[in-house]
Amino acid sequence: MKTTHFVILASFASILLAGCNSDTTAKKEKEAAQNKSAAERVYVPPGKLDDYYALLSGGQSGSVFVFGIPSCRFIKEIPIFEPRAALGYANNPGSETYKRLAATGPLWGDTHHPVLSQTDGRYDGHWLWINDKANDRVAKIDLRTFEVAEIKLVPNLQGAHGLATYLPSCKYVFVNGELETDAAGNSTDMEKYRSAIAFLDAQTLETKFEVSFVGNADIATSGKDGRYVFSTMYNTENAVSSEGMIERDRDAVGAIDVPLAEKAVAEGKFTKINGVPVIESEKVPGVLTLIPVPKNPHGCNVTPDGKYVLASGKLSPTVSIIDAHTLRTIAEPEVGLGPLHTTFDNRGNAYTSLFVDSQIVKWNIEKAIKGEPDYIVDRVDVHYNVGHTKAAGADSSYPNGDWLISLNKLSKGMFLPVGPAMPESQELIDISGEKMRVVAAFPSLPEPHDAVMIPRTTLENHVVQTYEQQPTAVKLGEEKVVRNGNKVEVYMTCIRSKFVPEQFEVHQGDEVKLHLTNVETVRDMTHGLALSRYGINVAVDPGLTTETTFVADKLGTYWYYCTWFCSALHLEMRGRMLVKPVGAELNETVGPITKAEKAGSVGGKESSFE
Ligand code: CUK
Ligand code: CUA
Ligand code: CA
Repeated sequence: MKTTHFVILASFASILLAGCNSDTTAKKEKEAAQNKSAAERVYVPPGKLDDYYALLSGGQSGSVFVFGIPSCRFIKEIPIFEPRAALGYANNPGSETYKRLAATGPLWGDTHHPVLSQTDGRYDGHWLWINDKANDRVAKIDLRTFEVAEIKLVPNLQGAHGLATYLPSCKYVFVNGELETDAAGNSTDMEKYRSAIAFLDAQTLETKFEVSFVGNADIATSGKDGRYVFSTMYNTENAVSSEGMIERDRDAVGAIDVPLAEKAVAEGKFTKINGVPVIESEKVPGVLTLIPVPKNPHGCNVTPDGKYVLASGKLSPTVSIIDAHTLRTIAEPEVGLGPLHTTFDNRGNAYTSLFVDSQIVKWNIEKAIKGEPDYIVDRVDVHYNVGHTKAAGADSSYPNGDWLISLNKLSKGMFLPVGPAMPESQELIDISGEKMRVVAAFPSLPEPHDAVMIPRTTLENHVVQTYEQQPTAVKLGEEKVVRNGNKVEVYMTCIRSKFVPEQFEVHQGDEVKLHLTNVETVRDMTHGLALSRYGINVAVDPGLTTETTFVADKLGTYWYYCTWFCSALHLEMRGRMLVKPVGAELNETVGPITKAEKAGSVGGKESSFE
C-alpha cells in the first residue's frame, strides 16, 4: 500500500504520453484501468480550472497556501504574519501592511486553523479566519482579493491555538489559549495559572469577552445551533511538565454555553483584564461544562448534522462521541493508534487521522454508536504521520463527500532529496467510493496543519478582477509632488509601461511619502516599484493604491524600476529619485520628461544614442 501512489504518479506521465495500453493480460489491464482512473481523477488540463480551492494553513510560514483540487496545483501564497517582499507585503517599514502587522506583534507567525465563514450552514465564500499560535493573533482574509483585511492581538491568553466560528450566526470567532499563564497578575506563580477562550467579533476581531478556567484549551469547534462551543482540554492537571500533563487518565472536552456567557457579561459578572470582560468559569455555574474523555485528547469536531462532538483520543486509541445537546458521552469506539483529527463525508462516515499508525481510518458514526462490530469501513496508509485531515465542505453542514486531504507531518523519501529537511507532504484521497484511494501527493513549505476545501463555484464569483479605485487613488494626469517643509508627498501612477512622475527631487533627509496607484483596469497587470539602495519594494495590483514612507538619507541618483514583467517596455519602466544637498534648488517637473526638461534637469548631458 505504501507504494501504490508512486506507481500511480509514475503511470500518470506514461498514460499521458502513450494512452492506455489494451494489449496486456487481464491483470495488467485492470491495473492500467485503475491507474488511468486515478490519473484522470487528478488531471486537470492546462487552462481548465480545478473544482475546489484548498486553503492550507502555512504553520511557521505564517501564511495560507492556496492549492487547486484535484490537480494539487499550487496557486498562491497569502502572506499574513510574515513579510513577503515579492508581494510588497509588510516588507517596507513605512508601508500600511507593515504598520498593521507590526502594531500587533512580531513579523512572523505560526498559522494553524483556517476557518471559513458560513451562511445557513454553507460556506459562503466571504471570509477566512486564521490564528497565529505563537503570538496570540487572529487574522481575517477577504476572499474577494485573498488579502489580509484585519489582524488583532488577543489579550489575556497564550498559545492562541484552536480557532472556530460560532455557528450558525458566525458573529464570533473564538480562539483557545493553549498555554497557561497568570494573565491577571503577570506573576510566575503556577498556582495562579489559568487559560481562556476568547470570543472575538468576527468582523473587527475585537475581543468581546473571555471565559477563563484552570487548565488549558486545545482544539475548538462549534455546535450548529447557537448554544455550545467545544474545546478539547489536555492539561486539566494544570501541570507545567509533560509528565505532569499526562498524570490523569481522563481529561476533558469543555462545552461553553455561549448565550449564558453573554448573559453573564450583560449582568456584569466578570473581571476586566486588559480592557476585556473575563468570566471566571467557577463564578458562573453552567458557563463551562467539563465532559470527561480519555487522556490528553486532541481534535474536536462536530458532525455535519450538529448531533455529536467527536474528540480524538491522541494517547487513547478511541474517539469519544459526545451528544452535542445533552453533553453526555454515548460511545467511545476504537479506531487505531494516535487519533488526532476527524472529518466527514455526506454519507454518515467519519475519517480520523491516525498519527502513530500513519493511516486515515473511515468509520460509520451510527454503527459505532449502536456498537455494531463492523463500524470500521476502511483504512488507508498515508506518508507519513498524519496530523489534520479534512474533507471537502466538512466544517459546514453540507460536506461534499468526494475529496479528502491528509496533511502529513513527514515526507521522508516521497520527493527529490533536498538535504536533511524534506518538504511537508499532503496526500489527496478519493473518498467518493466505499474504499478510500490515495491518488496524489504534493509537497509544500513548512508546515501545513489544517486545511479547508471550498467548491470553486461557491468562491469564484466573489473574487474581484481588479481593485475598486479607493478615495486615495492617484488619477492619471493628476500626479504631483507636494512639499511641506522636509515632508514630500509623491503622488504617482503606473500603467504599462511608465511611472509618472519618472523623476522627482528631494533634499537629503526629507521624509518621502509615496502614494502609488496602479491605474490599470485589466486583471493580472500588477506593477512593482523597487527603489535601488533604499530597500523599498512595492507591488500594486490593478486599481490598488499603496502608501510607503521612507527617509531619503542618501545623496545621489536612485532609480526605481518595475519588478513585475509587464510588457515589452517593462525594463524601460523606471524613474529616478534625485536626492540633493539641503538648500539645493529642486526641479518640480512631474509630467513626462521632455528633451528640454531632461537637458535642464540632468545638466545638459545628452545620451550618446541621440
Ligand atoms: S494542531 Cu497541528 S496537527 Cu495546531 Cu490543529 Cu492537530
Ligand atoms: Cu510594470 Cu513591469
Ligand atoms: Ca492530561
